[in-house]
Amino acid sequence: MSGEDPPRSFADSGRGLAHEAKEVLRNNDMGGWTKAAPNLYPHQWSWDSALIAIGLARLDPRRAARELETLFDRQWKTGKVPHIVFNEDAPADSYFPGADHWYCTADSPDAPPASPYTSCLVQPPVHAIAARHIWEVAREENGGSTNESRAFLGRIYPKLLGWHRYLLTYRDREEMGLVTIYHPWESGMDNSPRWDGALGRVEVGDMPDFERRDLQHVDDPSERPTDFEYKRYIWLVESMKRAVCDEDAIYEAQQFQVKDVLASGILVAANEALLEIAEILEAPDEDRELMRAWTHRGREGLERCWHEDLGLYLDYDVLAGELLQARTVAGFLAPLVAGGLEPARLKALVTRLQSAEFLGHPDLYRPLPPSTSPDDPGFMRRSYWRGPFWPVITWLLWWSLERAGEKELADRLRQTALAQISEHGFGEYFDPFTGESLGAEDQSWTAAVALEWLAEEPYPEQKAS
Ligand code: 2M8
Repeated sequence: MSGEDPPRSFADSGRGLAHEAKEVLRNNDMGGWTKAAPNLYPHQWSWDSALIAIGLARLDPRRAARELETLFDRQWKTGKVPHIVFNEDAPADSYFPGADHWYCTADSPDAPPASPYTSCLVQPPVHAIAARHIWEVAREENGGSTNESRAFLGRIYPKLLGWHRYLLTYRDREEMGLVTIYHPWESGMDNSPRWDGALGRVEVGDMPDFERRDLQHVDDPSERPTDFEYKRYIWLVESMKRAVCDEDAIYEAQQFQVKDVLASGILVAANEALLEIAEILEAPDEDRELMRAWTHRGREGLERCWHEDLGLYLDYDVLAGELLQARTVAGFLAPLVAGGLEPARLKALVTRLQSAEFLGHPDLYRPLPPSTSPDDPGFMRRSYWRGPFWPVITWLLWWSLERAGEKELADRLRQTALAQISEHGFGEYFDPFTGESLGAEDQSWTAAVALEWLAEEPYPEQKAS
């Protein structure tokens, strides 16, 4: 969104935020799946879809279930859920790297045999949490019969189990309980300073020239990753293509191999959600034992990422054998989303989150979590995951704090995030010092989390109308 655009005030539009959020989702709806954003992201993204399904559940649990099932239709034989399913109708020049660039997936015996094609990367595993949420909402609100939602759980359960098994085998060969990512895009927080150390060590080899397309959709290139970062992103894709997306070959050659603390924390929560689904379905005991063991292994792994001096959980560079130091929101979100924390650790994290380095920073427009602490050397206020705040991350933090019993802080975040969206719209991310909307407009997951928040409890705007 242009810095010159006046903020759209949905609170004043008289139609209400929930109505506007529904409209964003309706406009981005492609039938069985939802575009992440109208122009910048014309395909189906994995963790966007899971979070979109969480919001859609409030509108139509059946459609929400379909969102997940469409994604899982493109699951690989290994259990991998691809980070993008390409929209065959999107103009070829709308997004790079698109389906034509990922031709190796068509050659891989592990990939789904026919189009629509997919990437061979992954994204954080929020899906089981979304599936359980759809079930819960359908049951509470009676928007779908219990039999129908149980049938959905029955269909999705083996696929979710295969997905988690993939992450805990192929992506945790070291059995540390932590998920290895092979590309910063797999974290979902693409150019976060979390990856600076590991990405800086990547040596770019010979590869064909490429043309970035993302810059066409934003007015200010500083809102997107730099060319230095992009070149490495495309090189890392290139090396996976040369490995024909084969898991063993990637593991042997990939120059970027990092234990992603947030994906690992989300996987713990997702394993707990899957265990609940297994219980509803009365799945075999051995499945449930496996999920309990995975949850335990995940929490143990996360504990190794705790950095006492920074008071945060950090990612681990497998190839360099070191923790990657950066003060980002992932350092709180990973342990909070995983849950099961000792009370003293929970208190320390909540205090740190509210400190002047994060929510209490004096320059913040609103006390919402910046993706990177303004005091971190990697902080850039307008650049993508290096500083702006993201409603979807605030939503995950809110969800985690609620579960941890930190209801007051959670509700403050919810109210503040809704006030922000109400003032500036459903942007992809926001400048933490001015509140300005940046990146894509009408981002689906921003609308989805707003809907889910609004369904929780009335918001002042709703009370007034
Ligand atoms: C962003 O990532 C894509 C690459 O996957 C991009 O920059 O082109 C990230 O914010 C990611 O987390 C998100 O899933 C995706 C679509 O919203 O956009």
